[in-house]
Order: sequence, then structure tokens, then C-alpha cells
Amino acid sequence: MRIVVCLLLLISARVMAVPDFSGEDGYRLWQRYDVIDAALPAATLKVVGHTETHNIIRDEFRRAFANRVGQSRGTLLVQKITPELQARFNLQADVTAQLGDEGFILKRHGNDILITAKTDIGLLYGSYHLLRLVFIQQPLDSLSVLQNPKIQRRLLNHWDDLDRHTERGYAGESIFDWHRLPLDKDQRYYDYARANASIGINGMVPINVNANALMLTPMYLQKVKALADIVRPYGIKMYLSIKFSSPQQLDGLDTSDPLDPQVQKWWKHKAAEIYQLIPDFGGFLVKANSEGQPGPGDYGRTHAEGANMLASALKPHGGVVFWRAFVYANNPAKERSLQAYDEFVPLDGKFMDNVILQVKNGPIDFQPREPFSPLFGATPETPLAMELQITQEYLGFSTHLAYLGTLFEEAMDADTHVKGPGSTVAKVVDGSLYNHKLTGIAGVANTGMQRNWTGHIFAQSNWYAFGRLAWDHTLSAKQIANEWIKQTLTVQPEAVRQVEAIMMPSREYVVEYMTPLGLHHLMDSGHHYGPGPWVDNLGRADWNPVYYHRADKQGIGLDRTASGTDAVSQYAPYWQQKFANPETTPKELLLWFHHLPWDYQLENGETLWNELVSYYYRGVDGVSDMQQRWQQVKPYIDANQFRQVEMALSIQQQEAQWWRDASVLYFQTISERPIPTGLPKPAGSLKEFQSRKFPYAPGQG
Ligand code: GCV
Repeated sequence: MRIVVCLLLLISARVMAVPDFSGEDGYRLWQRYDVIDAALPAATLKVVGHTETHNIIRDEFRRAFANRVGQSRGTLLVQKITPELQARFNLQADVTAQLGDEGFILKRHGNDILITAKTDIGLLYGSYHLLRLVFIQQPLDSLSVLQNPKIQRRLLNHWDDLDRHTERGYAGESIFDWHRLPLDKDQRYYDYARANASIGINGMVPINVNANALMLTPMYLQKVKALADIVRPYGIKMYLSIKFSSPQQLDGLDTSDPLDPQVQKWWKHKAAEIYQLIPDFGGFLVKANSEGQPGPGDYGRTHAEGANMLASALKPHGGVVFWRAFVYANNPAKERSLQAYDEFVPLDGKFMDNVILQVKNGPIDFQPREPFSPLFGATPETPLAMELQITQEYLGFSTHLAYLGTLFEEAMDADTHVKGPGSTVAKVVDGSLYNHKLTGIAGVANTGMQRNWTGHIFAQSNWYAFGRLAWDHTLSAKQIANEWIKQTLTVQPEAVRQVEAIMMPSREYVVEYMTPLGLHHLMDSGHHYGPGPWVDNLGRADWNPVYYHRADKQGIGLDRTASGTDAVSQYAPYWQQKFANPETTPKELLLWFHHLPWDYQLENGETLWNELVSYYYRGVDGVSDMQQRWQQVKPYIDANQFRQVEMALSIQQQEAQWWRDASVLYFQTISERPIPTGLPKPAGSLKEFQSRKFPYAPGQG
């Protein structure tokens, strides 16, 4: 008998030990609709119209409320604007006149709520906005909202390859299964479109800017068409990355010279072929003469000549060219941060009016912190789109919790001062600074086939934040975090406060334990995983971390003032003066612009060395703080979501320490100064850190 009992106990102990991964796995993103038990804010839903988009709206309300009908006796009416509606809901003509093609109005009148717009897509955006208001628990009693997006083209750029590898992707294979398309229309495509539409994203580039010419073959264009047909009713347009050498690669032309009439003809035919299949095709995204990609420079032509050739092929169909300004190959003798500006500013005014330059937020490459790119504001005649990176290539992949709303906000709000104070990057991007009609913004996507889409529950917030800021760059990162938390995790007030306290400083922690005080590009080679400040043996000088930190016996940092590379001269006079002097340079960018002695005294009385080291420690402490706060919210978070984040945080803790210890030990060999008193000694040996290899790290280029 005793043996049987023991066995049973053993068995039940084993059963209990099996972890339970059921529950909210993250697939539903911020569209869970069950964080609170909300009801339709009216007794009846009336959607007037029968297009696919109208059906999506009906379906979305059904998903959100099932049969939970609200107390109010009124109607939730979703209908395109008419004079009768205007009169019934007291909408003044000057208000409705402000409605743009994607805009919407939400208006309460008595018991009724109206969602109205000029277009079906406006109705869809209005519906998603109302859902957001309900699920973040905003009162609807005196609802009166009019919104239009501030930026016209709001795109996700996927760096996904045709074989489903995702360059700089950390959430599994690409969601686009080109082999099975066009007939296999996976559920994910619809859910992807829903998620994007809910935050106002209206364009997608499904393949890598390191492009594959095959994409333009008839077989692949059929697949693109299938995707375009799926996403169209959600207001999403298809764009394609193209290979500049396609005429040669696909049809054996002798050249891809943009001034060659045969090449021009080839692109005109190709554009016509695409528009035949996809009448609302958005246009091309081009990475040319950058990191080995072909481009007009191969034929002695300028970027403007290359872009204009494509623009004239697209023009009759209404398409645009997003031409990337991420080029740094031209003159390796010139310091890398200078190169894009030097290349493109002289071309200002030479681009056709359906070309927009796509500029990364900073002058190097999506580092945890960079100053704004000096190109913003420097091309009055040429519209600029901003490219942000949602995927965390340099911010800990998908295992580090780094809320990028704060980074995106910093990038948008940066004041270029080109036309005096208030000349923000956001105003360059939304076209208001120089009166440009063509406006755009792109986010490098972090999606993949992992069940939770982004590899980390909190990485979903970066996708969300990108969309929300692209729609309205005046929203604050905090407000967006709050919205996301309430729709994704919990509405319990104390838990919301704790999660905000995790998210808001989280990107800063990453900056601190990876690249404090303006240091940058210190990651290991190729895969960009983990620290590699010692790397000095790569093919090009400007691929090596030592090129960027320049640590020597005297000090550390890259002198970009007039006595150094003079990158400061590319900024407006206001910033030239500030950046010229370490005392007026923002502390967080100090070593971006200056090479300073190890014993340089900072405003707080600390030496540069001591401050640098303490920042590395602060970052790691920040991760511990996030871990503690996460434990506190456990009762309010779904068990599956909780566990996913808990595990990722433990990886982050380990990796943050690795970054700190490897970096501090390495810089110490150069500074020859002790670890400041009160801080524990770094664990591990520099030699061991330097010997670490990760041949299978995900997302490699
Ligand atoms: C798509 C960085 C990344 C590359 C990326 C490139 C770009 O260099 O490491 O993977 O290539 O930026 O933006 O074109």
C-alpha cells in the first residue's frame, strides 16, 4: 500500500512539474479584446455598406464584443459621410471639410455613436480607434474626435528573403511563404493585415532591400498579387524592393545603365506589367550602391539619375520611389557618418516629384543611440522619409526588453534648428517644414513565424509604437506604452504603472550596458550579437568597432569636431556650436562627437572613466529592476505571457552583464585605471569573452 502511495505521489509530482504553456501566447498581439470584459458601446451595430472593408469592420466588432451588447439604447453607426449624417450628428461643415482620405470622425449624439469618414478605409481606421478607446477604458460620453494621419505613406519594410530567412530578424522564419503562394493564403496574412490596419500602417515591402531580382519575374509577381489582394481591404498597399541590375539579371540586357534607352524601356514595361496585376501598387524601394548592391554609380551615374529612371516608369501609374540614403561605400577615406549627407545634399532639387529619399534616423546605422541624421532639414527641395528599425539588430535582438517608443519619439522630436527653433525632424518627415506633399515613414519590421510574432511579448510594443507614431507623431511614448499595456497585458492600475516603469527607461538601460555616453558600433562582427569593442580586423576600417570608439592611452571617443572629422559642420549652426564643445554637447552624445581624456572632469565632478564604468553598471542594475517589477505584476498577467517575459528577462540579465564585463575589462586594458570604488569587479576574463563565437546567431546578413 505504502509503495503505491509513494508511486502515486511521485507520478503526481512529475505531472505537476510539467510546465503549462497554455493561455495567452501572444498571437493576438494588442487585439486580444479580453483583457477587460467590454461591451459594444450601444445596443445595435449598424455598418452601412457591403465592401470587403465593411465586412472586416463587422467582423472586428464581432471579435471584440461577441454578443456583449452595451447598456445604451442607441446605435453604433458606421457609415460614410452624407449631408443627412452631418445634420443628424451636428457636424459642422468646417469640421467635415478637414477630413482627409484616410481620416475619420467619431461623434456621440445622445445614445448614438457615429463613425464616419470619406472612404471605407477611413471607416476602418475610425472603427479601430473606437475599439482602442473602449479597451483602454476611455469614457465615450462626450466623444468627439477627428483624426487624419500626419504622414501619408506609413510602411513596414521587411528584410525577408525569398527562402524565408529574415535579415536581422529574431522571431523565426519570414511570415511570407513564397513557395506556397499564391494559392496558399495563410491565416497569418490576414492577421498581419488586421494588426497593421489597427495602428494605421498602410504600406508593406515584403522583401529585403538586399533584393532578389527574381521578385520581378511573372511567377513571383503572381505571388505578390495574391498578397496585395489580401491586404488591400485593410488599406495596405504593396511596394517592392528591387534589384537595380534586374534588366541584366532577368532579361540579359548588356547593361542596367539608367540612361540607356533599352534599360528605361525595360523598366517601363515592368512597371506596366506590375500595375496590370496590382492596380494600386505603391512603388519601389531601392538600396543602390550600398553594401555591395548594384546601382547607378556602377555606370558613373548619380543617385538622382537612377531614381528618376525608375520614377518615370512608375509615374504614369501613380507610383513612387523610396530611394534609400543609407550609402557609405563611395569614399571609404571619409569618416562614415559624413557620407550620406555628402552624397545627397548636392543632389537636392534633382529628383523627380515622385521620389522620396529614405533616411535612417541617425547618421550611422540604428545604434542604441545616435544623434539625428544631418540630412534631415538639409534638402529643402527633396522630401525625406524616415527609416526606423523596429527589429532590434543593435538592441539585444528579441531577448532584450527595450521599448523603442522612447527612441522613436527622440528621433521625431529632435530639433534640427535648420529654420530656427522648432524645425523638428517630425516636421521634415510630415512635409510641413518645406511644404512637401509626398511624405513617408518606414519601420524595419520585427515579425516572424514565432507564435507571438516578434519573439518577445514586449517587442510587440515596438511594432505598435511605430504604427501609432507614424499616424500621429505628437503622441507621447508614454501614452503609447499605456495604450499597449492595457490592450495587451492588463488594465489593473498598479500593474499598468509598474509595467510603464519597466518600459519607459528600458531602452536607456540597453544604451547604458552596451554603448554609454555616445559610444556606438561596439557589437561583435557579422551577426551583431554581443560585445566586440576589440574587433579591429574587418575588411573595411569603418566596419570595425575600434574605428568608432578610438580608445587609446589618452582617452576615448571619436572627434567629429573641426579638429577631427568635422561631421559637426553638417548640422545647423546652432548644433555646430553646441557639438563643437564637450561642455555644451548633450552628455548622452559626448563620445559621439569628442575624443576626451580618461580623466576629463564631467559636470558632476566624476572623471570620464569612472562615469563610463558606472553607466555600464547602471544599465545592468536597470535590468534587475525590470525583473523585480515584473515579479510584482505576476498576479495581473496571463501565465503564458508572464513566463515568456520572465525567461527573456533572465537572458537579458545574463547578456547585460556580459556586455558590461567584457566592455569594462577591454577598455580597462587601455585606460589602465581601476574600477571605481563601490562597484564589484567584472566577472570573467577578457580572453574568454574575446574567444566567444556564435556561428548560428539568428538574423545574419
Ligand atoms: C539590409 C545594416 C544591417 C544590414 C542591412 C543594412 C541596410 O548594415 O546590418 O543587414 O541590410 O543595414 O540598412 O541596408
